[in-house]
This record gives sequence, C-alpha cells and structure tokens, in this order.
Amino acid sequence: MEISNLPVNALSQPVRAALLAAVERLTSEPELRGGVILGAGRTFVAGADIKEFGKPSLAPLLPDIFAAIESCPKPVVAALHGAALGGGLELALACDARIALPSTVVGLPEVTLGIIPGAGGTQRLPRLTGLTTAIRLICSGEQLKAEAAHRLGMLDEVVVEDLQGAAIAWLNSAQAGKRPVSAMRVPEEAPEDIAKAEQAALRAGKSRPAVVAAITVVKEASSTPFAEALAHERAAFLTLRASPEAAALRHIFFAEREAARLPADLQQTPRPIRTVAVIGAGTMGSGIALSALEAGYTVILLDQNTELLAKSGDKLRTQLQERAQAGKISTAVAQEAQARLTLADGWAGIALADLVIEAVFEDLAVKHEVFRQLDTHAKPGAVLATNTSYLDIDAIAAATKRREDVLGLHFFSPAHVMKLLEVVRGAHSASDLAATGMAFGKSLKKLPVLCGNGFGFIGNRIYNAYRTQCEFMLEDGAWPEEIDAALEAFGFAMGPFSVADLSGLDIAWRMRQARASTRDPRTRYVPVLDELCERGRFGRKTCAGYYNYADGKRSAGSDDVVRAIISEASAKRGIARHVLTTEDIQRRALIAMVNEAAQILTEAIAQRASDIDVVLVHGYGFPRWVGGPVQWAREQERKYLERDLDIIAAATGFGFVRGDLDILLKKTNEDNAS
Ligand code: HSC
Repeated sequence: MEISNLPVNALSQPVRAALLAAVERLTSEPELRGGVILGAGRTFVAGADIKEFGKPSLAPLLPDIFAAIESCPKPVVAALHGAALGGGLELALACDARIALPSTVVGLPEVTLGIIPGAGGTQRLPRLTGLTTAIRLICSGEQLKAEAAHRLGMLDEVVVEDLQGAAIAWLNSAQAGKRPVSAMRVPEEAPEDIAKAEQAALRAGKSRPAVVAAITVVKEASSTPFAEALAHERAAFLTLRASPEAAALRHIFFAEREAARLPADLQQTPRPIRTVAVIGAGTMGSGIALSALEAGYTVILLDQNTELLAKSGDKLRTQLQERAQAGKISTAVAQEAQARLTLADGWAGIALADLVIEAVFEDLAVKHEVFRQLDTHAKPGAVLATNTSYLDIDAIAAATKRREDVLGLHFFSPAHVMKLLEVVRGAHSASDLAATGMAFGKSLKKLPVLCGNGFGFIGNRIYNAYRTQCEFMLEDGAWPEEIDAALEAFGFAMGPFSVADLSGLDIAWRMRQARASTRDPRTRYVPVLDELCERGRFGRKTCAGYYNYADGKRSAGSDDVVRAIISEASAKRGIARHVLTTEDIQRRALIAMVNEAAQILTEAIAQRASDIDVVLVHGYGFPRWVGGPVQWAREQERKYLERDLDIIAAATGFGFVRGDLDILLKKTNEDNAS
C-alpha cells in the first residue's frame, strides 16, 4: 500500500479513502497474507492534512481507518523513511510493526499546532514507551531520529537499506502476526516519576491548553479502557482544533513556508557561493561565521584588531568542538569546519570571497570605509552584504562603484542560534540578489524573509514603534515593571524594559543621538532612557538600568532613582500620572505594532502581511500561539482596533501616521491556506 500525495503524503480525504479501501481489500482477499504501508517520494507521511483543519471533517476519519488496520486479521507493517509525523506516526503505531531507515524522523508535533494527536497517538505511544516518555514527547512535539526512537521501543527495527525488502521479510518471519499496540499494557512507572514528567512538560510548554490536555489524555492510557480514552482524545482534539490558538499556530506554520517564496521577477538563479568573508570578529561576526562554517562554507573572518581576531578564532574552534560533543554536529563536520576557517587581518584576505558580510560598528561612516575597501578588494560579481539592523542600504551602497552587488543580510543575535534573517533589497540591488540572499539563508537553515529598504526594515521598525509606545505609557503613568508584566502576561518572552536592560541601553542611546539632529522638536520624545544613560545606567552590564541587578538578578521593580526620572518626565510634559490596566498596556503596545505593520505593507517594505508575523515571532519574542501582530489584529473587532488607533494617535500627537487597516486585515490567497 503506497501512499502517494506529494510532496509530504499528507493524509487528506482522498488518501484516507484509498487507504481504507486497501485495508478492506487486504482483509477480504484470501490470497493476500499481509500488508506493507509505505510512502512515495521523499517521505512516509507528514500527518493529517493541515489545510483541512479549518473545514468540517470528511469520512473516512483516521481513527476509523486505524481501527480497521488493527482489526484486519492479517499483519500490517509500516515501512518508514523521511518523516513519520503526527497522523503519519499514528498510522505506523496502528500497524503490527514499524521498520525504518536510520535517517527517518518520527514524532507527534501536534502541540506545535495547538492540538493533540487525535488518532490514537496519546494512547498507543505510552503503551510502547511508558507514560513519562510519552508525556515528554507529546507535550514537546520533539522529533526523534530512528535509532533513538528504536531505543525507546517505538520502532521494531532500523535497517540501513532495502526498506521494502525488510518489511516483506518481517511479514515472512516467524515473529509476524497480529500484535495490536492497543491491546498492550502501559509499562509500570513510579507515580513520582510521572508527576515529575508532567511538571517538566507544563513548565517547558508554558501550560498552553494543548499541553494541559495532552497530559490529561495521555495519563488515561494507564487508567481508562482504550476505546473510552480514545473518545476523550478525539473530543479534546476537536475542541482544540477549533480554538483561535490552533488557528494562529496553523497560520504561522504556513506563513513560515510562504515567506520563502519570491515574486516572479525575482525568482532567478542565485549566484554561486562557496567562500564567505565576514568582516568584524565581534559577537555578531563570529556568530555569522559559525553558521556559515556549519553549513559547509569556506569562511574568512577579517578584523584589523589582531587580538580580537585571534580570540574569536579560538572561540569558534571551541564552539565547533562543543557542538560536536553535544551531538549537534558530527565530529567529522566539526574538524572539517575548523579547517575551512581562515583568519585575516588585512583586506587582501577577502579577494576569494563570493559573498562578503560586514558586521562592523553600526555607524554610517564606519560602514562607508568598509564598503570602499570592498570595492577595491572584492572580486567582480561578489555579493557585498551589510548586516546593518536599521541603516539605509542605499546610503551604504553609495560608497561603492557597484551598488548593484549590495544587499542587506540582517542576522539576529546570537546569529548561530536565531533562525530569522531579513534579506534587504536596496533600490539598486541586482535582480538576482534576492534569490541569492534567500538561498544563502536557507543553506544556513535559517528562515529568510525578503524586505524592502527603509528604517529598521520590518522587525526593528515595528519593534521601535512598540517600544516608543511603551515609553509613552511610562510617562503617562505606568512603571517599567507594570508594562513588562502586562506584555509578558500577553506572552512576550520578555517585556520591553527587561529587553532594553539586557541588550544595553547605550546602543539605543547612541542611535538616538545619531538621529537627534533630524528629530522634529514637535514630536513626543520621552527622555527617560537618555537620563538613565547619563547616570551610567546602561542596563545589566552596569548592574543598573530600568531595574537593579546588584545581587545578580533583576529587582522586582524599578528603584527610586528610576521612578524619580520618570515622574519628572511626566511632570515636565504636564501629565497627571494615571493608572493603566494590564489590558490598556497590552492593547496600546499591540496597536502600535499593528499600525506600523499596516504602513510597512503600504510601503511594500514587506511582501505580504504574513511575513510580518514571521519576523515578529522569530526575532522579537512575539508569542507564537497568537500568530503575530497581523493575526492578532485579524482576531479583533474592527471597532476596537479603530478605538485603539485613536488612543495612540492622541498619545503620540504631532507626526502620528495612521496605517491603512484595510490593507492589513485583507486576507490574501497565501493566508487562506490556514
Ligand atoms: C496531525 O497529524 C493530527 C493527527 O493527530 C491526526 C488527527 C486526526 C483526528 C481526526 C479525529 C476526528 N498538511 O515543510 P516543507 C506542506 S497534525 C498539509 O516545506 P520540508 C507545506 O506547507 C499534523 N501540508 O518541507 C509545504 O507546502 P508548499 C502533524 C503540509 O521537507 C510542503 O508540504 N504533522 C503538511 O522542509 C512541503 O513542506 C506536522 O506537524 C501537512 N501535514 O519538511 C508535520 N506538512 O510547498 C508538518 C507539510 O505549498 N510538516 N505540508 O509550501 C513538517 O514538519 C514538514 O513539512 C516536514 C517536511 C518535516 C514533513
């Protein structure tokens, strides 16, 4: 029985119908002695068809097909290659044996879509692995390589070749026979171990509804008859599937894939890249170098500070070794990557590079000096990329005689960890550069998002609007800890003032100073950050910023100095400080993001609304389960969005630009997938 629904053999309705028919044939035709289920193309089965989730379920349903496999009197074996995920793994668990290639990955990632396994996974997996492992795997959505899954009892055999032959051999072997997993008993485990697994899963999964439901239902595997527990699983699955959280997670799943698509005129052959030069051996440059080394590129790391260069070189070699020890890469890859790294302290070193990425100090004059050198030393046709996070790409490109080769590649820190990459086209960037930047990003296993050139591109521009609104709220009456707590309660990984203290207030201070001459004095400007910096409070690194860090951890609230600075700012502006509720804070911060997102779309800085969500979720700690600011706005009543826009318009005063909500709220074809 070969499942063929490329590219990933999702179990959409026609596939389910064909699979059930095949099982019925196996049951009824006497000459058939057993069945093998395998997937066509590059993978077994990636699960249920997520595109069907917004619509009513159509028969036959997976639980019914799996019941038919179990009750078929002849043995059925699943032959797994590529991925067996979600409903794909549940299908395999309904079979009598599971055989896989070593490269196969298996898992139940449903919680990442805001749901739980709905076709028996919560009941069959614990019968093979025990409750503690099942809780850990189902609540995290972790995907395992075949060997690891075999050790846990999820697979019967891992074979290095001839998967189909191995499956047939199993059917012909003495051990072949019916052994439905549903008839097995869950292995005994100590109640305190189960409780520990439960607590750990809740902590890691932030007690999201799918995680809570998964724990309840998985535990039933050892206490409730199979059929009854299966009915509870299905009910929980259906409730969760209909929730806004699940819709948001589906939205971001498809948005991530959509972000990779370029408009037709930019779908060009990428320039070949083998050697990458990184200019600047600081934290960002080293992180980019590490990513490129791991992806197989030859890397030249250049810095004129020879001491820093040597230190970074040593650190990179150590990091590669550590990543091999942690099993993230193989020892061979680590050794080979070390050999591909060259350190250079002079510009001549970059002559061989196909791509140069500068990651030097964020100052236009410094960038100009670098790009003048690139003009002289880089080979013709090399891509000249800047990692600037908010400067004008065209202004940077003006320092070269080859503006067409200049591109923005905005990495996020730490660059070897963060998946997001903004690929920024300048006005003069050649038409093959977008494809080159996107392909390079994908080769680093990043999530590249195409952006137009404009202050802060997509992410920093929206974050800037959000942070500015939070500063207004400081002046209006809220303390830093109230704003942080409200936004953390909404789901942000960290509130804006905690983030500012962590990244260092001096960076924002320098940027403000650089822009001071262009700031219209009529615009509302909150001087709190400048005052803090003038007193040497740069955040965590000086043990004081918006908060105190004197004893190593963040003080619960802001101290008297900070409160005095804020109160003085309010008084100077003539504001009678007043209470802002958690909801006031959340809505003002979010509408500021939404308003900026609408402008970004109008200005075509973002290709599509869903790209904005991808950027905010992956680069700025926006809660994935809300789906991003655009998805959030689409869940709100229009009249409240308009009301909130009025509130921030009044709070901002001079210079406020109201974004076009229509353009943002309109669902486009690509959004309709979810
Ligand atoms: C599930 O299975 C629930 C079950 O418990 C069943 C419950 C039933 C209960 C009934 C009770 C009443 N569906 O990622 P790629 C598309 S939930 C539809 O770029 P890769 C994807 O959009 C599911 N489409 O490839 C893309 O389309 P595009 C649990 C799916 O090689 C194309 O396929 N499973 C799809 O980098 C290629 O995808 C998961 O969460 C799906 N399930 O990665 C696994 N999966 O070309 C989700 C993919 O138009 N999938 N597509 O852009 C993945 O993690 C990855 O796609 C793979 C392949 C690792 C499979």
